[in-house]
Amino acid sequence: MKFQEAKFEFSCVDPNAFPKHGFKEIVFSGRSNVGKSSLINKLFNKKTLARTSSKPGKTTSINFYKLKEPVYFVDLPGYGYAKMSYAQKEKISRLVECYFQSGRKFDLVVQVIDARHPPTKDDLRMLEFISKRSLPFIIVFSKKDKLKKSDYVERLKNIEREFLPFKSTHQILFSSLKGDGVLAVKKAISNFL
Ligand SMILES: Nc1nc2c(ncn2[C@@H]2O[C@H](COP(=O)(O)OP(=O)(O)OP(=O)(O)O)[C@@H](O)[C@H]2O)c(=O)[nH]1
Ligand SMILES: [Mg+2]
Repeated sequence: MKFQEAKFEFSCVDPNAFPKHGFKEIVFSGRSNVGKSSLINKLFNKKTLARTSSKPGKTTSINFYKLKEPVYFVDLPGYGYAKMSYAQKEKISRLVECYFQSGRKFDLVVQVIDARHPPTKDDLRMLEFISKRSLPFIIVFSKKDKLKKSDYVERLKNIEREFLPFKSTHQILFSSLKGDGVLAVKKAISNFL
């Protein structure tokens, strides 16, 4: 796949109204502010395809991007944003839950996790959910550029240990700022299409 073009097609906020289509679906999941929307933008070398923000909780709907190929990239709202109101958190988690239970086929889940920190409880819950349902997935460790050089080797060792149960899947260190790992992510996604 060439990652030449993607267009925003629709946004879903209604858990009962996910679009039906015969195309493949690649889903981007992860904590709020971890860099999911930035990753999608980087893959297509566009700055504003998916809207990003330094404030967590930017994406509150499920956004579908149509590629030139018969494929959708789906940008999920992030989880774990402590400052969001209880009602809004509930609304988003119900939306995402309904999405995963809507009976569609997921060709790949791209689980994005901050390279700098150990996985949060929510990250592990998400990974367990994905594994239990036998959904194909890869892990992308974002914000590699923010990892201090002095912490780098130690962090890599810890990542190896923390994500040992998911060793069989692709694990890619990535930076949307510097571009590290972009080719590897593209290659990994292409493998599932
Ligand atoms: N330095 C650096 N900043 C990044 C990177 N990826 C994302 N960011 C920044 O992190 C912030 C959040 O990025 P988003 O892409 O909006 O995060 P998100 O996961 O889509 O967040 P929600 O929509 O809230 O779920 C923005 O200020 C981005 O510029 C990265 O690899 N390196
Ligand atoms: Mg986002």
